[in-house]
Order: sequence, then C-alpha cells, then structure tokens
Amino acid sequence: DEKKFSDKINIASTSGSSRISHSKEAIKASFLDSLFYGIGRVPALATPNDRYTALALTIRDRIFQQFILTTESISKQDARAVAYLSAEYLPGPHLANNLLNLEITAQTREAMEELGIELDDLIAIEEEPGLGNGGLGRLASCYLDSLATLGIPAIAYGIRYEFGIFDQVIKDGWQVELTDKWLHYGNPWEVVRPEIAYEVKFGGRTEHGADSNGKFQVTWVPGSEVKGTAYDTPILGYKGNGAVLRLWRAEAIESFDFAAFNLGDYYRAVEAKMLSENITKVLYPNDQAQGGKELRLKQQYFFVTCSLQDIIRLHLIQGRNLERLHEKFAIQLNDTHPAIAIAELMRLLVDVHQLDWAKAWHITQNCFAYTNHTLLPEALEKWSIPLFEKVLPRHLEIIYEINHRFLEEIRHQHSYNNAQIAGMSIIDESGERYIRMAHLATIGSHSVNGVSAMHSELLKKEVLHDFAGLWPDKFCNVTNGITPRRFLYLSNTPLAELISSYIGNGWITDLDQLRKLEPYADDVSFQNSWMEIKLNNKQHLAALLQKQTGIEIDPAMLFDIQAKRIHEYKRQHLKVLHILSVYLRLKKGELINFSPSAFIFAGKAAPGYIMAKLLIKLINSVADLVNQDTEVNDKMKVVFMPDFNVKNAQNLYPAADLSEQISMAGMEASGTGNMKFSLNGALTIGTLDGANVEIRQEVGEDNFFLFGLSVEQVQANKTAGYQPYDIYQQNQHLREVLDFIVSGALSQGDTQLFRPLYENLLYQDPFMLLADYQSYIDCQEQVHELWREPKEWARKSILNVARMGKFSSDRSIRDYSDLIWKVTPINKK
Ligand code: GL7
Repeated sequence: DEKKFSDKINIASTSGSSRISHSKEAIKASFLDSLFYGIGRVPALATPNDRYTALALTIRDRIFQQFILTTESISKQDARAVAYLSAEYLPGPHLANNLLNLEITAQTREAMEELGIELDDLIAIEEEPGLGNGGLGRLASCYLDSLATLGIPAIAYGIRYEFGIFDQVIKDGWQVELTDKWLHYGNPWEVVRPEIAYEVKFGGRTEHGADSNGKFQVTWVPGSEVKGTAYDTPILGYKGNGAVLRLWRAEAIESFDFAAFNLGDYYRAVEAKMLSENITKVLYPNDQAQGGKELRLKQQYFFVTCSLQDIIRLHLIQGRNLERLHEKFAIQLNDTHPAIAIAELMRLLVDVHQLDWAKAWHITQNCFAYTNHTLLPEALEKWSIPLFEKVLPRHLEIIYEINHRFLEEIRHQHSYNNAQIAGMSIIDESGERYIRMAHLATIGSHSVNGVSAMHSELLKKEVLHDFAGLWPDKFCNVTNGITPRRFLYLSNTPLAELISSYIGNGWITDLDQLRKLEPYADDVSFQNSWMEIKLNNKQHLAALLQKQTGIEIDPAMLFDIQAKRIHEYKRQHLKVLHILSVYLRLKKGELINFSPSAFIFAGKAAPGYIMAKLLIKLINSVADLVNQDTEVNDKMKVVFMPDFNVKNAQNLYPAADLSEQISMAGMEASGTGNMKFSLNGALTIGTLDGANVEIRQEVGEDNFFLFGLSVEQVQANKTAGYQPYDIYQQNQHLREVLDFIVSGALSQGDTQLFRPLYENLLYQDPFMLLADYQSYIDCQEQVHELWREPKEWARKSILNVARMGKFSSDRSIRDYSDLIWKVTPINKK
C-alpha cells in the first residue's frame, strides 16, 4: 500500500546512508558496485566506456541523494515553481561538472587512482548532449544550473533528440557534417520514466456540437497519435540543490494500428511505429532560420503538449484547483519555439478540463512569459496556415478566436486603425497567410523580455513596436548571463584557484565578489601568476589544436579568437580581411612592430547555408597559405578548430588573449561567448552590439577595444543608400585585400571560388563590413600597441575579470525571479 510505504520512509535519514557517503572509500566501493551490479562487468573485461559508465552511475547516486532532498522540501513548502520550455539545451559533458558541484573531484581522483584508473581519461571520453545549436541552447543550460544553485523549484522541459547537432569535420577546407553519436554508448545520466507518458494527437478534424449533457463541446478527432515518454536528467546546482531536465521522446502508442495488424498487414503496423519515432529523431541544425517544415512544427507541438499535460498532472496530483495553476507555475517560453503552448493550454483548459474561455485565458496569460532572442527577420517564426491547419486543426480555431478577441479589443477600446490592426494581428495577411508566433507569444503572455539592454530597446522600437505602445508594462529586459561554475571554476581551475587564494571562494556563488580583485590589478606578483596561468592554458590549447589540425602554434603568440556560429552578421569575414591585411603588409616588409599572433576560429555553419560554408573554406584557405609561408609564419598562424561544442569551448575561453565580438551593431541580440571570454581574462575587441554594450560599461571604456558604427549610424547609412563599392574604390589598402581574395592565390589559381563572397561585399554588403573595415584595422593596431606593454595588458585583463559580476547567470535568474516569475528559493533544512 503506497500510503504506508511513504509513511515509513524518512527521506532525510535514508538519503544520509553511509553507502553513498562522499568519502574516497565509499566512492571506490560504489564504483565497484556499479561495475559489478549496475552493468555486470568484471574488471578484466571492462572497456573504458564501462569504467566511465560505472563512475557516472556512482556519481548519479550521489546526485539523486541531493535531489530527493530538494524534491521533498519543494513539496512540503508548496513553493511556486518555474517550468522552462525550450526546444534546445546544451548541457555540456556532465561528469566533471557534477564532481565539481558535489565537491568530490579530489577524492574521486584518488579513488580512481587507487584502482589504476586516470579520472581525466574517463572525463575525456564523455560525448556531450548536443541538443542545441548555439547560444540559445547553452543559455538554457546556464539558467538551469543557476536555478538549481539558487534553490528555485524548477523543471526544464525539452526534446530528447536522438541525433543532436552534427559533428563537424573539415575536409579539404570544407565543413563536412557527420551524425552526432551522443547516445551511441548509452547515457548513464538519464532515467526513463515509462509511466510518465502522454498522448499527442496530430491532424484530423474537429467536431462542434453538444455533448450528452447538452453542453457545447469541441472534439478533436485526430488523424494520428503518438506517445511522449519522459527521460529525466538530474541537474545538480553548486553545493546541493537539484533541478530536473525532463526531455520527451516520441514513441508509438500501443494500439497504433490494429486495423492494419488484424488485416495481416504487419509491415504497415510497424511502419506506423517507425513514423512515430521520427518526431524526436533529429535536431534542426539551423541557427536563427526556420524552414517552415512540417516535422519541426510537430516537434514543437509534441514537446509542448507533453510538458503542459505534465504540469497539469503535477498540479492536480496534490489536490490543487486547476483554476489556480498560474499561482503554482511560472512558465517561461524560450523564444517562440514553444509558443504554441499558448493555444495548447487554452485547448487543455477549455476542451479537456471544461473551463470557460475567460477563466482559461486569465490562467494562460498569467502562466506564460516570453523571451525574444533575435530580431533577424528570417528567425521570426511564422507558419503557413494550410500547413498549420493540416497538423493542428483545433489549434488554428483557437488561435483565430484569440486573435478575434484581441483585435476587437484594440479596435474598440483603443481605436487602432486598420493598418495598425493588420500589423498587430496574429495572422499575417499581406500575402500568403501566416501565423506570426511572436505575436501569439506576446498576446498570450504577461511578460515579454529581450536578452540585453540594447536588444530589449530595439525589440520595443522595431519588431514589437505597436505592442510595446499598447502594453508598456508588459516589456522588460533581462540581460543574459553565464554560469561561473562551468565557465570559470571548471574550465579554468588554475585561474579559479588563484582568485580564491586572494579573495576567498565566495565569488563562486556571488560573482560580484570578483570586484575584490581590483586592488591586485597593479600587483606585479599577482600579474605574473595571472599571466603564467594564461600561458599554461595557451600551451594546453596549442597542444590540442596540433592534435586536431596538425598546425603548430607558439603559445607566446597573441591568441586572437573568434568562436561562435558562422554567420554573415557575425562577420567572420571581417576578421579574415584583417588577417589578409596583416599578411599583405608583412609581405611588403611593413608592420615591423607586429606582435606574433595566432588567429583562431571555431564554429559550425548550418548545412544549408552556402555562404557560411564558403566562409569556412575561405578561412581554411587563408590558413593554408599563411601557415606554409615561411616569410611570415613565425609572425602569424591561422587555425580553424573543428567541431565547436561545449567541450571544445571550455578549452578555448581560458586560452584567449583577445575576444572577437565584431557583429554589425543591432544584429546580435546579446551574445554570451563575449561574457565567457571576458570572464577568463581576454580583452574584447567589439562593436556596440548586444551585451558588448553592457560589458564595456562594466569593465570600463579604457579596458575594451571599441570600433565600428553604432546602431544609429548603421541605420543612417542604410537610409542614405549605403554604397560599399565607393568605399572599395576609396580605400586602396582595402581594395588590395579584397582583390587578393579573388586573385587565385588562395585557391590554386581558381578566381571563381570566392567570387560570390567578394561580389556580395562589393555590391551589397548587408552587414557593412566595408564601412567598419578601417575602424577595425585601426583598432587592431591599438590592441597590438597594448600587447607590447605586458603589465598594462595584465592589468586590464585582471580588471575585466574583476568587473564581470553582472554577467553571472545567477544574476539573470534573480532578475527573472523578481521581475517576471515572482518565485523565491526554497529553504532547505
Ligand atoms: C540567440 C542570439 O543570437 C544570441 O545573441 C543570444 O546570446 C542567444 C541567447 O539569448 O540567443 N538567438 C538565437 O536565435 N540564437 C541565439 O544564439 C540561436
């Protein structure tokens, strides 16, 4: 009898069991238990992966120990909880991070040593879950880390893609995509919950009529159904609390196609099962562009309905009233990918749970808040009505109803005119009809935020201008942040330890304490230790790059790094123009004072983004030329690090001297790599874009290399009719650099290969590289001037770190908690 069982167990005393203590001996014993009884292996036959798995299970036990204590406190305190809905997560490798959060790295290392195993070897073989494309997915994981660390009740929902983001290899200078293999050898961190599963309907039609009691009722008669099953990964915060990452996997429902089965059509019955599982097969690898693909819509709806059904179950299980759902749950929409949740919650409340529309709408608006992550037009999700209707016929009706009521309101209560109404409608009727997901998210939420001060302003000025006029109080800003646990303590442990030895370790959970480093910025012995650690990190990266690419770089060089998705707006080609300008000047015997530099790139291109892939080829072609040219290659090297992911990123940030944040102003919503570099002591060269603006404010103008047009100047330039060709003609040096790209020198005489890029810059240049070129080149000269003053450089590097407190994801999560969610941490006894 369940009741008796739970009465008999005292969680606090049970979970304190000596078998899962944190001592070296206990870890050793659990490791062997896991190896023998968890996976049935004898040491002689255990492969490296078996050893890794046994250790992961050992650590997982200890995570669950913390985790059930958190869960127990949450349910006792009946605290308001956050449900974070995101189509992407990039957690990074779990093992080392979990050891750090449990504070058991040292004893685990010793325990393994005594068994003849190198802990670092096990850490190295972990395949990370690449369940996201870039910044947006990694942000969700940083937020989950902070939610757990702060002890805010939270559950993060997403999709368990069988194939995450592709692995990138470089062949002949080109990007080649290989399928991701994160589940290849199993995943010891997750627990499948076969009983937490929900049915998901697609297609079919709706029936409107009275039910048996005469009440008006809409019934959705689906064309197909699948089941979503929960896979839970416990996410441990620093020192204790836990949150859960609950990912849904699509499976066939048992009764899939009995008709076919009974007819003896075994093949068709199994085929249905295969098709069901397709939904969570693969992550769409596009960063900031949506293709309007039916499967993508299905993925979105699939994970949204599973998550909402789960939230409602969790709410009702404790005997609560559904009408108070919004008092219990704050649901955050990470971009518009989960925005269909607005219509789905209305459907669940009205059609399934029989609430009246007004009540349901009140609950919905008070549950949801929406974060916008981009202004790029191609990234603003819209679904064509015929496609949408085919997949979600009932939701289309609900959206029409939401829209109708909204438009009535603005027409009659606010006297908007027809043009304004058409502009604000959820339905875009300017041509082929589309559903604008950002409008649905804005109308159905009580809060809308951007991800940096500048982005939030532009959001109100441009994309959601009329909504900001209508509901000024709905809009706010929450500047992005990063977790200092993974991105300083874990990935740059020597620097973290140096910092702690001077100012204590309070900074790990209170990043503002880094300010205490300021007095040491001028301290020569501190500077020396600081730069020595940087040099060690650079040696480590150089060794890794040599292994990955065969290219040798001297760790004494200035490490100038641009690591992020490859995108024209991020302007990797501006960096290339700079490199070529250095190259050509060195060849002419100019730039005698140039400090030897290693130019390092990393980043994936969307497989269908031709220009971005050509950019990768260009970078590698420049690398080939430069690295083999003995006239210059003691002064400069160019390397493209393949397969940028969390694991590789953790080796890049600690080794950077210079961080490249050079997008055209107004394009990068925030950026978070900019924060990771700076937190590891790199100086930034950047434009006034996204969070760069705030980073510069915090670290001080003197400690930031600023160049380029401001947003206002970009806009003025556009209005005036920007003519890149004029700049090309006027700037002789720039002309030489650009012409060099199509000279054939980079492409075995082929003058056509890079022509598309060249012509795009000369005649369109949508991201104004040419306008910013000279300013960038001049700014790089300042960088080199400073590099020749190592003490000054060290001082600025220290000040950068000391002033990064604001960019902790703990601060971001506190902002969300206070401004939007109205949640508070649980008290843990
Ligand atoms: C992004 C933004 O481009 C990036 O600037 C931001 O830091 C990140 C997290 O807020 O979100 N928006 C987006 O669609 N992707 C991003 O990385 C893919």
